Amino acid sequence: MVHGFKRSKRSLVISLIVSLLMAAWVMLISAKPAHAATPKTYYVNITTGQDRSDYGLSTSTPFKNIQYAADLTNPGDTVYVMNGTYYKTNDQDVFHVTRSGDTTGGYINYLAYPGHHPKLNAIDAWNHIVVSASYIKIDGFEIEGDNANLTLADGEARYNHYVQNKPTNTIDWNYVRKTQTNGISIKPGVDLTTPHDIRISNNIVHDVPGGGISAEKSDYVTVENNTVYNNSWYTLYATSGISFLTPKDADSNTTLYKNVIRNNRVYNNKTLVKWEKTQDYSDGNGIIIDSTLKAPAYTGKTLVTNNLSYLNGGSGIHSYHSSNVDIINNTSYQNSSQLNYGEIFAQSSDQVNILNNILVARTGKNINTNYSNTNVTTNYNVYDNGNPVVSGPNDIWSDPLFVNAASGDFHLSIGSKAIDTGGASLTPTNDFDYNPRPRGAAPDRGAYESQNLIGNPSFEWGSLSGGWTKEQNSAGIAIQNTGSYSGTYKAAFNTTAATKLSQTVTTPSTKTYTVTAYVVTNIASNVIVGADVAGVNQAQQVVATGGYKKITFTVNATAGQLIKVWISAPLSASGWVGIDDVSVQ
Ligand SMILES: [Ca+2]
Ligand SMILES: [Ca+2]
Repeated sequence: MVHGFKRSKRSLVISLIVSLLMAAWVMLISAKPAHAATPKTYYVNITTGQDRSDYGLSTSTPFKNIQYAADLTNPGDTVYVMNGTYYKTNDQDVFHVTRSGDTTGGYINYLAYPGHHPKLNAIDAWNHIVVSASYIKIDGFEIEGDNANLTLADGEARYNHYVQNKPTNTIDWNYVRKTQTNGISIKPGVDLTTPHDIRISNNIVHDVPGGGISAEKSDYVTVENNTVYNNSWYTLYATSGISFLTPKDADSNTTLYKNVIRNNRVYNNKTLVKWEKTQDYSDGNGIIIDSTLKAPAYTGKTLVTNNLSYLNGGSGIHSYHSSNVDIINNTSYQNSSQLNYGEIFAQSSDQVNILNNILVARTGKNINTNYSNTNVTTNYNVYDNGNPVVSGPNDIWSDPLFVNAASGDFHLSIGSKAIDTGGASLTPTNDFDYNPRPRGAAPDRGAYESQNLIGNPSFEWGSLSGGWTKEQNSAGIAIQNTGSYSGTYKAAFNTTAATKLSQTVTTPSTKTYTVTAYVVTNIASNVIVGADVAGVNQAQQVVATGGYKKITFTVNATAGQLIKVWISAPLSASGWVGIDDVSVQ
């Protein structure tokens, strides 16, 4: 399942000359005393700009092309790109970053100008953006490929041409290129230096016929908070939505996470054309960590966390022939639309942790696999619609109760057994929405953390643990597993005495909190849901009879105050009360 990346053809002679010239240049500048120039801010506007030396330093005199700015940058500089659609400037890309930032001057930043949404649309080029440099940030771009104007026949024709002409080295690259365009590609340039310290964030990469976001032979790459969809359909290189291929160590650090893929939404990436290398269908994954073990093996750690990966053609997320990969708190839903890889798994890998994820299989397809692995730890995951080949002692089989998977909303509904049942090991401190994790009694599984402060809010732990206190009539309060409002379990009162159940939470911030509970009772009066703030009752409501009633009200509290939510019932000889789905947030 490794996949190839097309490199531009280049003359070895030219490469050598360039390398020698660069070496001479490096020696020349190294002889000068180091000084940090004041960082510059450049502006680019494809509509109003001009590429001339007296332009670029204001929004009213912007450069026209991003490449023109890129070739002027020094460490610490920022290139602001304004509204407009930016097309290829040559057959390679829209722009190619070859100048690096450094630890002294800082990153070189390529940013959408505040409030602007620049779009890149490279028709018939190899890439949209190539980064062959270090200390680079790419943030806020929309990359829209040409899929809407391409067909499967276009992709297959180029595949056939490639396969037929490869043996005789007669491939027409100008013809083949059209269905291979990638989104953002990080890879070494002509000097083969390892690109490192690169942040790709807040971009939307969609409908490119090749790979979405890829990092190859690079290190310290963070891909964060991007939306990556509808990519890889027509390429013959078996690409994916987000891929990290054969990373190279820029240093010997083996303790920190060096490559990080987090908080991305990745969907409907798939390969519809065969891979030229195997002449069969391959990849089209949401996220793949690929071949870190290929010699020379990469020794750094990789983190894949808080991602949503769904409806992709290959896997949701997988580690292939890789080591030191932590896959934590991701949500993977109905992938493998084209192949039968599964949702989240390791293959031919070593030292992989698969923890706190939610895996929902496509009907009839694998949910996970366990082929040729060593030292893979699987635990605290949720499985639905499939039977895992490998599982851990704290894994559960349950519908995760997504709010609306069909519309891409993978928040957890109250009652989900993914809430408050995650493990604490390696758990990130926020969730997909950048809300704090954990909330309630424990971390949740999957990419979202319910922000409900109540622990075990739906009693789905099958117990009254998680913070509940039986205040009155302890013997009359029990867990029942029939007739709950949602999920399986509810708390139930047998009111042979006055009965009261409560939970007290500490507020994380000053605000108005909404209290919600679902209560059912046959007692006509004085079944009450209330909330005390700092020991003083602030609100309460009486529950009516006749089916589950949603009780909701608000209370005001300052940061660090205690809110006690309680449900009480009077003595009633034949009375009963059911309580479920209690929420404070
Ligand atoms: Ca929680
Ligand atoms: Ca329940």
